[in-house]
Amino acid sequence: MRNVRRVLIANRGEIALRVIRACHEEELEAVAVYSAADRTSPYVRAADYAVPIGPPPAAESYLAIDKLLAAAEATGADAVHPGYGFLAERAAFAEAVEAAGLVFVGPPAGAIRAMGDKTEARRRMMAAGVPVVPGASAPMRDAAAAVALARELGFPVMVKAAAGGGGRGMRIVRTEEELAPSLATAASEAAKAFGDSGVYLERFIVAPRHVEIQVLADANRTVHLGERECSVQRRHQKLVEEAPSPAVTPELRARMGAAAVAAAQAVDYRGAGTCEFLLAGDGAFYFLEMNTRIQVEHPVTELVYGVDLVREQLRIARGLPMRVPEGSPSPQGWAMECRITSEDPSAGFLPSTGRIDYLRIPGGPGVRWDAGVDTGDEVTLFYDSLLAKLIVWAPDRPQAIDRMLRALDELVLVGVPTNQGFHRRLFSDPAFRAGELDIQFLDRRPDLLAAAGDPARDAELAVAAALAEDAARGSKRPAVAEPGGAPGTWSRQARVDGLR
Ligand code: MV4
Repeated sequence: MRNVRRVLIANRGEIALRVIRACHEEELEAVAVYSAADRTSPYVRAADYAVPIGPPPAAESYLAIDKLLAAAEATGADAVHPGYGFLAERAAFAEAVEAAGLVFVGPPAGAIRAMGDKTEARRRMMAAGVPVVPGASAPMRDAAAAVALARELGFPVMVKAAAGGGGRGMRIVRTEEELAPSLATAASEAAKAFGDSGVYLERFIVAPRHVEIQVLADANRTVHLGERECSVQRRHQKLVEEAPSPAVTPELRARMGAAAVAAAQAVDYRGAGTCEFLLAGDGAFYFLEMNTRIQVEHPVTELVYGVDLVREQLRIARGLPMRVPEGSPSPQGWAMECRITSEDPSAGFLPSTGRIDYLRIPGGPGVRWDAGVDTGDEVTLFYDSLLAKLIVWAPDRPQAIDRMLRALDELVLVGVPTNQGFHRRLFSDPAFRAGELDIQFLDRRPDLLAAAGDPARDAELAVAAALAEDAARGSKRPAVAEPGGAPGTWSRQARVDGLR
């Protein structure tokens, strides 16, 4: 057992607020750290202590290990939660935290390191009986060896950086002629990006789904909490996730779950982690990599399994047993998440900036809003573009989709272009509603990415609607239809307000 009373959150935005809420439910105090760009953020106000750590660039704030440890020391924090991104998967950070006598709320540094080296991870997974994509399990030594292996695997093949991951440092090679030049380019790019020129080959799996398994491990048990379907992505950025997957039967879940548990056990994993798999059209699945952190999309798993993953992370870090029932829990109902980002689909998903002038947050049955921003906040280009996650739960997938559309209708965010319109089109799309997904889905559907309509005009309409709603409430005077006209929803609602 390790004594923890006060947790420093080495992160910002929605995940910092998510962790602070979990700390408070665990009766722990929370210490926020913030850059000059985040001084007025909701997560800073929610924390019990808040420490400025520098100017907006992450390299001088959220990535500055010395500043984070100094903030922990100054506030008497005894644990550090890394969130996701920033330092969450840096083994050296986990070690520095522990060396300072603090509890790292995450896996042991050894597990982070083993999974961070992709060819080492492949070797360990094969030894543990976890299926991996056919390919090399050590960096390629020369072009001749690569050509021989590629012939054996069959084209197309994929060249990947040993130190890459998350889609970074990968390329598809379709012919033997392209192979040697691709290897050379990939190796020099990998050297630049990761300080490690190692590259290896895998068979390219065509049009698979991206299905990942949540695992949770304490000192006594390693369990899985089923899958998330994450195939709706663009350029390795996930846009929608759901649990369960429309493609996964209870039998497949049991087999993928067992593989993920074996993967975690092979590296002595502790805490929450995720094994990413490719699920091919023929039902075969292949381990890709393990994310040794809490993930953006963790809420969909929480909603169908009834487990608070961040609270369990905190419990496990303290040496307490996880509160997950023995046996194999099964998912209840359906959960879906939309990532609401400050990206403008009408401008090629270019990150947008501005002040959030008006925000109406969706609510009601089965709706969860995990956000890092509030009315009045400035959205800058210093950090990633995730503003909020809109998450719904319903008894089945069709009802979850309809509930998401209802919640998207309630959401009003004025002042910063977002991808809200894209989500509306997606959730109305017959192929999406049929669950016919793979990782190339959006490549085939430029019609969903393109904006129909004029965002500036939409913003004006939203402001007008907000003002009209406010005026109708304030005056208690019913807004009525034109004489002889049919009353619309707005005027009916206003009448109800007026009669109260
Ligand atoms: C692959 C693949 C096809 N075949 N490996 C992308 C992220 C990284 N974790 C591995 N990735 C892929 N590896 C083989 N052998 C296709 C992808 C891939 C992908 C995987 C998951 C989600 C989205 C993706 C988008 C493009 C490519």
